[in-house]
Amino acid sequence: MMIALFARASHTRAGSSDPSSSAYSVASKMANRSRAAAVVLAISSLCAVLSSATVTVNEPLAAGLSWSFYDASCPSVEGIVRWHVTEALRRDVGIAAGLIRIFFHDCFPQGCDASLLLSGSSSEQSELPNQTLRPEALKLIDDIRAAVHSACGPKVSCADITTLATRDAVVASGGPFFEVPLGRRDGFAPASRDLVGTLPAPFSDVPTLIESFKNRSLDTADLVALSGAHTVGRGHCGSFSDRLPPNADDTIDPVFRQKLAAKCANDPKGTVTQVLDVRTPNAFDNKYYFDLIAKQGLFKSDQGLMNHPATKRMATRFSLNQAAFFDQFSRSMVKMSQMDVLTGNAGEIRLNCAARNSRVSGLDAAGDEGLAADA
Ligand code: HEM
Ligand SMILES: *[C@@H]1O[C@H](CO)[C@@H](O)[C@H](O)[C@H]1NC(C)=O
Ligand SMILES: CC(=O)N[C@H]1CO[C@H](CO)[C@@H](O)[C@@H]1O
Repeated sequence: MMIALFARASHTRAGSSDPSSSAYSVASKMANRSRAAAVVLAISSLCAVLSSATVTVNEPLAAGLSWSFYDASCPSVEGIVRWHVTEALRRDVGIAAGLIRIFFHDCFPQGCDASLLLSGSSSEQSELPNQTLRPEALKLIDDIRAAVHSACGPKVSCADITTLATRDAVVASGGPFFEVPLGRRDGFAPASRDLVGTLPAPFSDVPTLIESFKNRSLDTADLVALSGAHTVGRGHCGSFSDRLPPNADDTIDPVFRQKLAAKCANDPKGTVTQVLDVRTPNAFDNKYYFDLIAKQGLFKSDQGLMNHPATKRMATRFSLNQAAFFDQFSRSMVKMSQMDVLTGNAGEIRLNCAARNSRVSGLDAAGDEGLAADA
């Protein structure tokens, strides 16, 4: 059974020379856990990969990225990330949505450089669109970073860990498996307020969304497919109040609108939330596009995709054909994951995802055995 699984895995996962070895090295590196338990978990997470649709994306890569970047320096990284993401989702399924949104908010403003993970008063996290990022998901990324650095030394960037964790969250929620190119390095500084301001708003219309994506070299197919990430997760009332009374909106199902209005009527602390996909809120599937057909998209930016001639055909196709959605989503994620990346000697490998190294050095790096071991 085990051998059969590993044998199939090596056919499924193009690009990595011997995937079974990574499952084994997770087992051997996790000295503080029972080896048997680690093997069982490695197998169960491999099963998750095998049961999901695999999309092979074969596009030219950004300079400095590769499909096999850590094969020599940290062969266990993918197994470690997958194990931690699977475990975290077992406790809190919402972390998947948290990771996927963090990835988008990191990559879109100034590229996938983990700048979003920097904390502090002038950080991206203090900017308006980030105020609803899930702290549990931010913490998970740094927990994984600690485990990976413990196994391999500080070789893997927070940007790559975020990318891998996001991919695994998609898979673990029922979405497609796709290889992601690696080799990103971490930025020194948060994106400016102006750059964070380029993130699209939920009240944007389709022409504005198309322009804002185009500004980041993402096309209309990327917009329609990546918006499908709203198949998981939630939104706060403030993000869709523009569609509720007293405002008029005839693009939303009146019964749904009434429910939302009732729900948001008593929200003194701004903490009330609504799932983004009313049909299957925690599953990564194409039901989001069904919602749009039923006029039950939560944001104006969602619903617009089914109403505007530039996007309607593709949104409809994704509602009819989940494989087509998965295929385009995988391509668009791989594309977004390469936007303005730092590689080679640019940036750094952060020793703590929340702070650049010059701020960490001198501070207590306790809990990161990898640093001590590697030094
Ligand atoms: C097309 C333009 C987009 C707009 C206007 C938009 C806007 C939003 C807003 C307003 C929220 C809810 C925030 C809150 O009230 O808590 C949200 C949540 C979310 N967005 Fe987007 N988004 C867009 C594209 C994307 C993309 C490209 C992705 C990822 C590929 C993404 C992934 C998510 C996820 C997973 C959540 C749920 C987060 C959670 O439950 O913690 N979004 N988005
Ligand atoms: C796209 O970029 C141009 C030039 O920087 C800018 O003026 C415009 O506001 C941007 N559009 C959107 C929707 O972000
Ligand atoms: C996740 C996270 O750090 N969110 C921050 C967003 O900004 C607000 C206001 O500055 C902070 O209080 C949150 O902690």
